[in-house]
Amino acid sequence: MASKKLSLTSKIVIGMVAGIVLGLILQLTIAEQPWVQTFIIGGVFTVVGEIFISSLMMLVVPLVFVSLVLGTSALSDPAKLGRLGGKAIGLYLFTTAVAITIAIAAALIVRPGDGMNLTSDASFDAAEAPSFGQVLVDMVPRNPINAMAEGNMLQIIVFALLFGIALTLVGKPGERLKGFFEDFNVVIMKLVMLLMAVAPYGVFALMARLFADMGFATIGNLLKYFLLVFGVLIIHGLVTYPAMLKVLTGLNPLIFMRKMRNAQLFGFSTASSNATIPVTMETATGKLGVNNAVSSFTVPLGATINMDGTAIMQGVATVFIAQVYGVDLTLVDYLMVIATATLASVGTAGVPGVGLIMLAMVLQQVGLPVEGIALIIGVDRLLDMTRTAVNITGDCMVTTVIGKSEGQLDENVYNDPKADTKLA
Ligand code: DAS
Repeated sequence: MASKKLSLTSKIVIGMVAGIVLGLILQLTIAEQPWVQTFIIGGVFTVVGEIFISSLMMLVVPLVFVSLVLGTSALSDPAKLGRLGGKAIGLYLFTTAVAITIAIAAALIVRPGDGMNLTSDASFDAAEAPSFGQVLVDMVPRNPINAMAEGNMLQIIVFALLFGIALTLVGKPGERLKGFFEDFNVVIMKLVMLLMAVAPYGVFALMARLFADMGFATIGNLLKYFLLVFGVLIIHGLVTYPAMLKVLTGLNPLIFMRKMRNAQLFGFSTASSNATIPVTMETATGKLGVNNAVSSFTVPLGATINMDGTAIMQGVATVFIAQVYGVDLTLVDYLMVIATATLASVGTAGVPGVGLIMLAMVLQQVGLPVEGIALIIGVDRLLDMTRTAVNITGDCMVTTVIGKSEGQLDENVYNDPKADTKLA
């Protein structure tokens, strides 16, 4: 009997579980041995894991630029682009504000910081939150090649949008160039699928290294904080998003959540929305049936400006640190936290650990001791992985809502379970 081919999702889950089990066994037995640190954890696991993440990051810039030029040129009129952009930015900021409000309310009810009384003496100068005007100025690339070399997503998006619009306005040259971009996109998407085939091994190495190195003792005295952030992330990912999708589109949210699994596993394993862009894009277009004209814009934009999971961590962490240091925040302070976290997320890329950097801005904005970050840094990696999975789920949910509202979503593909096996 022909053996049932394991789906890519199953292979990734197997790789993840195997990595976690091996990592835990090493952590509890020989992880401290110098040769294990050098050749296994610092050697094989690190090399394979880093190669996996680099191979994904390698595709991001060419994929985003080419698909966004194509997507923009496919939009019949630039005015549509304005409407698309307005919907995307509006929905992204709205879901982020909802996320952090839920997080702050939950932290004020659960009060995870009570009982840990600390005083603050060190001073810690954190980066200033960028002003909105500065964020707008920073979006326009003085040198688009440099923007690509640095992976500055907002600048790449702006250049690709303008290039795509110009492409539609030049007749024959534009048509020839569009043909080139269409072929380029096909090759890049094939490369995405080839790289996804090796994901189980990359995920295995990342999980094994993480769990072999992680001291679980640090979670002990932060358990309430850790479980609260994790719980709110799960609620936002499994309740808020499906509910919004159902209310705003009428589509079956269970199909959405099932088709999001690969992208969520990539987001969790890499802790990087940017590295997951190729998979998020393939999910939105190949599995959920959103036309590239929409997903090529909303997915990279979302990976950069939409970080609901990050905002949830920042909301809980701010209340936690205020409670630990005995600082009573006012309603205005919390509104400042919401505004700062939402604005800070616009200007920062989706890469591992960026949430903690932004947290420093948020804490400084409300006069909280920024060294409070040292309390939570030990448990942040696992939370970073989870909130990245939530971040990219939000990116895809908004992409689906906009695709549906623009008449750019093929419901036959969305409802077709087989579209789910496209990457098997
Ligand atoms: N790792 C970030 C991301 O890629 C999220 C975070 O740091 O909070 O979305």
